[in-house]
Amino acid sequence: MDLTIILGNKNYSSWSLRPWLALKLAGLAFREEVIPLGMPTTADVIRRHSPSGKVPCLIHGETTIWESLAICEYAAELAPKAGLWPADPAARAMARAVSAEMHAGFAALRTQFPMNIRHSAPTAPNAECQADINRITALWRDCRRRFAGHKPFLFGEAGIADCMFAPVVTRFATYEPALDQDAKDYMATVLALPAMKEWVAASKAEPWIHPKFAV
Ligand SMILES: N[C@@H](CCC(=O)N[C@@H](CS)C(=O)NCC(=O)O)C(=O)O
Repeated sequence: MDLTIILGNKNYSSWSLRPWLALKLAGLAFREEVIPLGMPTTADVIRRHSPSGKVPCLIHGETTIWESLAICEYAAELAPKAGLWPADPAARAMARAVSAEMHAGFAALRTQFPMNIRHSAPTAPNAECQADINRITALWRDCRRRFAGHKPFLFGEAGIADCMFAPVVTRFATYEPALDQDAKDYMATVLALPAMKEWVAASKAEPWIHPKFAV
């Protein structure tokens, strides 16, 4: 299969992490090209690949797929046995709902706590960001209580819903808001995935610093 994913740099590009992790969980072989964000040439280089002018995008032969959630869906269709969505319809509907909520929302969290994996900056969340944190941790707890059984991911096995929240996990690691034990346990589960370790190590090895950040 001839798959290439175009990514922003791994330290900053939260949208890129999600489908990259889905491709990894699917067990698909793929090439990757990393475009550093915030450079004078970034917009032009992204446009060469991605019709939306944003990363990530996945190129499969003649087909280009942009939007992180659409790429995750495509990975699930290419690898149906990987179980990227839960098999049970009610669980699958919930997994799709929380993934769509993440894709469309939590602007306050994304604004105050931008992804910056190699940075450590404990920060008290403002009220809007705290409201997002409360909603996210309630979602995590609810998914796990209803659908995970004794397994550690949101719906038992690792899947697209976990991919969608993986950059929230790294943000919590960077900014260290107060979290309950359930949320801390879930963070540890996600960060222990071999693919997450690979992404985090690569982000720390990157040389580029986005002009909006000090680190
Ligand atoms: N809704 C899009 C959002 C993609 C997005 O905003 N990507 C950012 C990087 S994380 C981007 O390409 N920004 C363009 C730039 O920084 O020049 C998705 O889910 O893929």
